[in-house]
Formats: sequence, C-alpha cells, structure tokens
Amino acid sequence: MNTLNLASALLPSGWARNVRLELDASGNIAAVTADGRTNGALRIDGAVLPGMPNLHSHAFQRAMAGLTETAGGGAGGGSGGEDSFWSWREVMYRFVARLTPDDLHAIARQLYCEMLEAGFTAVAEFHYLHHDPDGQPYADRAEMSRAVIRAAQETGIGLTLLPVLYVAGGFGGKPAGEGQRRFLNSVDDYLRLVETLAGAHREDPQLRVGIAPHSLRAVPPEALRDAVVGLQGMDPDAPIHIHIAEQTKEVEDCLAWSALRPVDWLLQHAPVGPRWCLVHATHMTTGETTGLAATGAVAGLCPTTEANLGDGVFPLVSFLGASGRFGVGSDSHISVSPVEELRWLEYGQRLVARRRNVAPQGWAGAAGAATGAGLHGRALLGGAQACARPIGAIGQGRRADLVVVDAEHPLLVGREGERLVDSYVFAGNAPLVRDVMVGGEWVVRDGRHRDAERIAAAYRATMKRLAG
Ligand code: NGQ
Ligand code: ZN
Repeated sequence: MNTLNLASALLPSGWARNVRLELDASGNIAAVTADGRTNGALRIDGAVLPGMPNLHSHAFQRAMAGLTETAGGGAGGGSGGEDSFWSWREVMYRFVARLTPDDLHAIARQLYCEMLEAGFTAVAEFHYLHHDPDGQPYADRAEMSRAVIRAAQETGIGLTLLPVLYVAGGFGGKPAGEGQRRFLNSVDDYLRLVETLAGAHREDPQLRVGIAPHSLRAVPPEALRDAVVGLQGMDPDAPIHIHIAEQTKEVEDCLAWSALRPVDWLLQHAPVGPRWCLVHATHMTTGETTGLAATGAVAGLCPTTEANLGDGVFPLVSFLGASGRFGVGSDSHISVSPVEELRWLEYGQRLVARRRNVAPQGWAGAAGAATGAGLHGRALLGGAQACARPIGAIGQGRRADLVVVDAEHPLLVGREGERLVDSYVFAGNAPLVRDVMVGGEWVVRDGRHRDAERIAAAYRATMKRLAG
C-alpha cells in the first residue's frame, strides 16, 4: 500500500482538505479518508483534481494540426468549392495515405505525452487506420492497433481502444473511395480484430476495448446491427462510440436516405443506452435532444475541433435541461487541453445567446452555480462513462488518476474550491497542471512528462521524414 496525503482535493462530495489516499499495487484507490489527519507519508501540495478523460481522439491527426488552415482547399464536396469539413477530409485522406505503423506509434506517443501534460489521464482512441497504404491488411491485422497500444503503455495514459468499423463511403452503402481503403473491414474480420485485442488485454487495468461503428455514413444498418450483436457476445458492458450528426450535409443526406435525421434514426434502430457515446451530436431537434438525454448515453463533445471544422453549435442548454450526459474530446487535436474544450463549450453558447454563464441555465439550481466547475465535474463523469473504465473521480475502487494543479500560480493564488476550478477552466492559458499521476504512477512532474525529451526527439525525426 502506498499512501498519499493531499493538502486539498476534489472528492465526489466536494472539496476537502488533508485527504489521505491508500493506493493498492495495481494503481487503484483502496481507501479515501478525509478526516483531516495526515500520517507523515508523502504530502502533495496544490489542488488535486481527478484526471480528465479524453473521450474522442484520432491520434494521427495531431501530426497535421495547422496544415489545413490555407484558404482554397476547395475540392471534396461542400458548396461552391469553399473550404469545408469535406475539403478538410480530403486533405486528411492524403495525409493518412503515407503513415506507417512506426509513424503512428511516434505520433500517438507524442500526442499522449501532451495530453498527460495538459491533464488528460485517459483517452478513448477512435482508431480507424487499420491497413497498409494499398488497403491490404498487415500480416498481423492488429498491427496499427498495437502501435496505439504501445504508445499508451509507454506514456502511461489510460486507454479505451475503439477499433473502428468502416464499410461504406456514404449512406445507402455507397462504395468507399480510394482515400478510405485503409479503413475498410468486413464485419467478421472486424469482430475478430476486436476479439483479439480484447482477449489480449482482459486483465489490464489500463486498457479497455470497445467498438466504434464510424458513422451512419460508413456503416449500413445490417453491419451496425451485426457489430453490436457481436460485441454483446464478447463483452456486454463494452463501450460503443459513433460519429452521429456533425455536419448539416450529413443530416440532409441521412434524411434523403431514410427520411429520418441521424440521431432519430439511431434512437429508433439501435439499442442506445449508457454504454453508448454519440460523438458530435451537433445537429439535433428538440425531440432528438431530449430523446438522446433519456437514453443515458454520453454526448461526445469536441468544441475546438467542431469549431475548427465549422460543424455548428451543440444544443447544450436543452440537453443539460433534460439531464443529458456529456464528456469532452480533443478529436483532431487542433488543441490538446481539457480546459480549452470546456471553455469553448461555454463560449460557443455565449456567442450565440449573447449572454454569460449559459450552461448553468440547463442544470438544476442554476443561480450561484459555478460554470467552469460545473462543466468540469460533468465532463469527468461523462468521460469516465464513455471510456468505460473506473476513472473520473477520487474515490474507492477508482484508478488513482490525479491532476495536481499549481495553486500558487499567479492565475490561481488565493482561490479555492469552485472559484479555483472556474479560474483553471477560463483563465488557464498558462499551463497550470504541475504533476499528473495515472494508475498510481507519477508520469508528469513539474509540468513535464517523465519521458518527454526522448519521445519528442523520435517524433521530430518522424515528422522530418514525413515532410521530406
Ligand atoms: C474522422 N473527424 O473520422 O476523422 C472524422 C472525419 C468523417 C471528425 N468527424 C471523417 N471530426 O467523419 O468522415
Ligand atoms: Zn472523430
């Protein structure tokens, strides 16, 4: 047993001082005592928060962050040759065409290092780059998945690996295009991949395997049903993530195909419930919003990517008003920061509503509610649910995933409790995360990952080769 004395910590019951944690050998919290007594063991000054789960990541996209910000990309759909999500996607397909398993490993490892330094202690990797550049499976079909797993293991971040099922190029089983051939699998091959990975990590407290039908565009109804049924036989509690209604064109195409909007279609045709995560449920009617909330599924919100790609604004107040659950993800990694996701979740609402403190209008007891702290707390719970691992809170039986915020930093000094979290979320442009523990191991000290230099050197070599 390893003991930690925390000067100040955010527990499920609220902020407490002099909290003692007992950690077991596998990195779980065995006991939490908030009696104000310390026992001489290691004392952690600073404000300790639960580590934030990052519920949506496409790791390889970190390496193209900033490379699609030039006007006139044009091609690839959207209207009038303007830059759009669809033209961005064409650029992304060209980028992806060259990546090897070693490249993916170097990129994911650098990204996960950055996530940890920013205070994300777990990630759900929505992983769809399965095959070689010609679309042929590697001799080991799990080769790319294993590159992601190694990156997580080497950095120490907790991983929910979601191999992606990708079958078609658009609604109605439209054939996949050349840029999508590395993603494609039959449902049978796909389920074998999931089973192999899940079997190899069944006892691993740092890793959980689930499934991710890419979208209703890429997965026809029978394939979706077969994947969900197949998972049921393997691991009935495993998470299921899907991209759902990110772009208005996607909604229009779904209506043309099925006469239903994407969220409506999914709610009517799939057993959506608490182990589901609907990523980018951006475009919903009020009926879809309350319907989704009622299932207990998590809405996966990725505000910086959704802004970068010009997606739209999520109906946050009505979703929260219906007790909807959400978590945040950094998705394309144009930004890698939990506080920036939370801040932009609220700012998008303010810009549209022309008001302040908008999110609390959706939750009970809005008056006096702390916006940043409230969003942060909800994203911990929703993120943990979506990752389907015992994380997101400092409590008995959870992983010891802790983020120590520098309470002496000029931006935070003199602030406590909810005011401190509000300041961390909204004013935290300087890095305020000092130390990070995942599964009982310190991986970040004084703002730096323990292996940051070596990992960055390997990443630089990879990027120079890719650029050459
Ligand atoms: C993805 N990204 O899978 O990387 C997608 C774009 C698509 C986001 N949805 C590709 N943000 O949806 O077809
Ligand atoms: Zn995505």
